[in-house]
Amino acid sequence: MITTVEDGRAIRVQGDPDHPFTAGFLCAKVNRYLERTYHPDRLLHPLKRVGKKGRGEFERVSWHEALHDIGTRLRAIADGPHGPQAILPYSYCGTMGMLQGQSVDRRFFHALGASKLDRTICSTAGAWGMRMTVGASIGADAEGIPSSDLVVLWGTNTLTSNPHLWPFVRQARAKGARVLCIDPIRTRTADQCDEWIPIRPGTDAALALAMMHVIFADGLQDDDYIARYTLGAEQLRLRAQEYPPERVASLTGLGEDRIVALAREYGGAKAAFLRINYGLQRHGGGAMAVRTIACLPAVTGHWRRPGGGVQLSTSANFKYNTAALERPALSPEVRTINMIRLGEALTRTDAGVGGPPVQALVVYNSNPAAVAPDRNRVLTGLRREDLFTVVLEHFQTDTVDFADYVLPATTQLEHWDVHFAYGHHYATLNRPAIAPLGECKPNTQIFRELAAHTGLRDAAFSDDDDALLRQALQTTDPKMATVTYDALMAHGWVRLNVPTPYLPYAEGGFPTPSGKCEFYSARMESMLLDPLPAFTPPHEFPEEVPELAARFPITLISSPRHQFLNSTFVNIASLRRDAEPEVTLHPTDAAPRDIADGATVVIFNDRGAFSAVARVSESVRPGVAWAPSVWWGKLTSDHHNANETTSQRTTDMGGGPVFYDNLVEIAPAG
Ligand SMILES: Nc1nc2c(c(=O)[nH]1)N[C@H]1C(S)=C(S)[C@@H](COP(=O)(O)OP(=O)(O)OC[C@H]3O[C@@H](n4cnc5c(=O)[nH]c(N)nc54)[C@H](O)[C@@H]3O)O[C@H]1N2
Ligand SMILES: Nc1nc2c(c(=O)[nH]1)N[C@H]1C(S)=C(S)[C@@H](COP(=O)(O)OP(=O)(O)OC[C@H]3O[C@@H](n4cnc5c(=O)[nH]c(N)nc54)[C@H](O)[C@@H]3O)O[C@H]1N2
Ligand SMILES: [Mo]
Repeated sequence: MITTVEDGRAIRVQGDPDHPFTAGFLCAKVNRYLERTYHPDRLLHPLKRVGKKGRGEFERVSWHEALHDIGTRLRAIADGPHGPQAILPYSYCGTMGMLQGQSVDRRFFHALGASKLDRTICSTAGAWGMRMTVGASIGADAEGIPSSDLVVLWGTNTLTSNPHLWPFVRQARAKGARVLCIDPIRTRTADQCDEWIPIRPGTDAALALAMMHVIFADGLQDDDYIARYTLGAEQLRLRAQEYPPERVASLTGLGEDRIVALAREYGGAKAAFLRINYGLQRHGGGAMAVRTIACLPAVTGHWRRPGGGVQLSTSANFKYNTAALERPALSPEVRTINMIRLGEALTRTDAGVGGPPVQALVVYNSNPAAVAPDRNRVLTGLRREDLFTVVLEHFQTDTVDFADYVLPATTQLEHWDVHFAYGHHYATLNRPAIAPLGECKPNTQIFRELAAHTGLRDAAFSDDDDALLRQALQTTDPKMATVTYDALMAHGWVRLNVPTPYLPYAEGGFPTPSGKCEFYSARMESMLLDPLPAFTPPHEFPEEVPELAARFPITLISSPRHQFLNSTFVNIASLRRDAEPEVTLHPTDAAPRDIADGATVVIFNDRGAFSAVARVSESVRPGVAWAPSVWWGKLTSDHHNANETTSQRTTDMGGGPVFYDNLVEIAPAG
């Protein structure tokens, strides 16, 4: 991103036209980054609560007063009867920068001896699925897509969540590749594809196994690749026999012919690119779904050729020195709390995981009062008068309304950082373009100062951001050889030391214990899991929970709205467009409920409820509803959002969230 500055004020942001992946365009949201940065609601100085929790009533205080009081309170809790584990940090991806997201903050909580946070809310299920199969979150290079003869967008809304991929897809298509989209919703992405495959939520592993069934039956597999580079092929073949298309048709809700045709098209392709993404792993069996799909390119040998393979993420190629940044050795042995169980951690005396109650919560880079599942429980916890809550933020979010202290943070235009990527292979420097607005400070600086006020004297707190940047780059990993301080300073971005396109597994070399693609996983067996790919039903799969499904027959998917970034940008008028939350449902679900297009409806289950304007359309499959998210509760007419209905249950591996594994009922409001 290139920022033009005039008289100290940023006046324009644009994509870097020289960047091989982003090619000069910004997404719909970041195009509005100036409107967001200079927004009249930006938090510009520290605030202290004066009203009741949740009311969002604050008075301005000095940095010294805020930091001194916070430091004193945290020190008292740390020295109190429950010890420092009663303090919980809570952060995720407000910024994904290495400095502002995982450096001095981590040192601070480690040195304090606070509880650790398992940062699971997005991608851990899929990451585990990849790790157990190909060995890491390392997959095919999207820059190879123009050489693909088949592109499958699987559980991803590319045009919304990953628009920079699309030009590569178009190039492949111009050369004759077909483009398919596997999604329960006919998203704007599915609309642009050659075919929409409207799968039932949470059944992707069954589909992938049926594809293998047909591929093996028709002899479309690559026996040479399988023999050289995979483990457990014979067991996989037997397992796939358990998934004939006629059985899988009823699980996935797809026609038997459609499944067979898909399998033959995939098996017959030379270099199919499977762009799987995080949508499909937000179900009880999410890790197994990713693992099962990740077997496909090894069965067919597509890894050998540019444009072939599967990509969930490229992130594991980026080996910044996280240990140097985070300094884990500063931490004593402490408990870890899974972030998606925040509601439980704040409302149970044993923090829901054993150990002391949570007495202090320090939130940064996250808006849990909007994004965390089981929102009612989260808000109940945040309302506790005996909970001391500090939030570092840009805006007065739902979470900030519950803070005792609010500390104003800088945006990406105002601070230093360095970033990894998860869809491409370029490292990026974030150079500040303007001075911090008002009294805002970078997270790094806030935690450095907070350390002093909390009585933490370790030398780790004297590193400035330049020193941190240099530490992040201290690595001998060969892929990082090009990512030097000087190269970043000179160009702003640099490709990892990998070829273009990068073919990670063309000749095996999987970073698994066996060095092979593990169709059979001894590690999973030792974790008492099925060592072979399998269909693992969602927690709330109607066939498995008939009584629940009788009361709540519709599966709700609350994936991102095009103009929002999770709960970021929701307060930007030009992106919110004064719209109301919406929910799309199929005419066959709307009719018996007397729901007309445009009517206000309530979406509910035993966990909670929220209202939305109904859209009746065939763009969702029957039995599925879509509520584009993640709204700030306080910016809706009923002050609720979709996470009132989502659960704190976790995925089969990785402890991930199950946002889309969520049965609800929908009724006209009133
Ligand atoms: N505009 C925008 N861009 C974003 C974000 C944003 O909020 N807004 N968020 C960013 C972040 S943090 C992330 S993690 C990514 C998320 O982006 P993606 O990885 O693309 O994931 P989602 O948008 O959660 O879901 C993608 C699609 O999966 C579908 N889906 C749901 N369940 C299933 C299933 O069981 N099977 C299949 N096949 N499909 C299913 C949904 O209907 C949805 O259309 O996007 C990033 N980019
Ligand atoms: N129902 C439902 N729930 C979801 C999702 C969904 O699709 N549906 N998506 C899930 C996913 S994939 C994810 S990744 C999570 C994301 O959840 P979060 O990580 O909480 O992400 P955001 O909602 O974008 O909120 C990030 C906050 O960080 C702030 N911020 C940004 N930069 C900085 C900074 O430099 N310093 C400080 N102090 N603050 C900063 C922003 O102002 C913003 O309020 O939500 C999850 N929750
Ligand atoms: Mo995410």
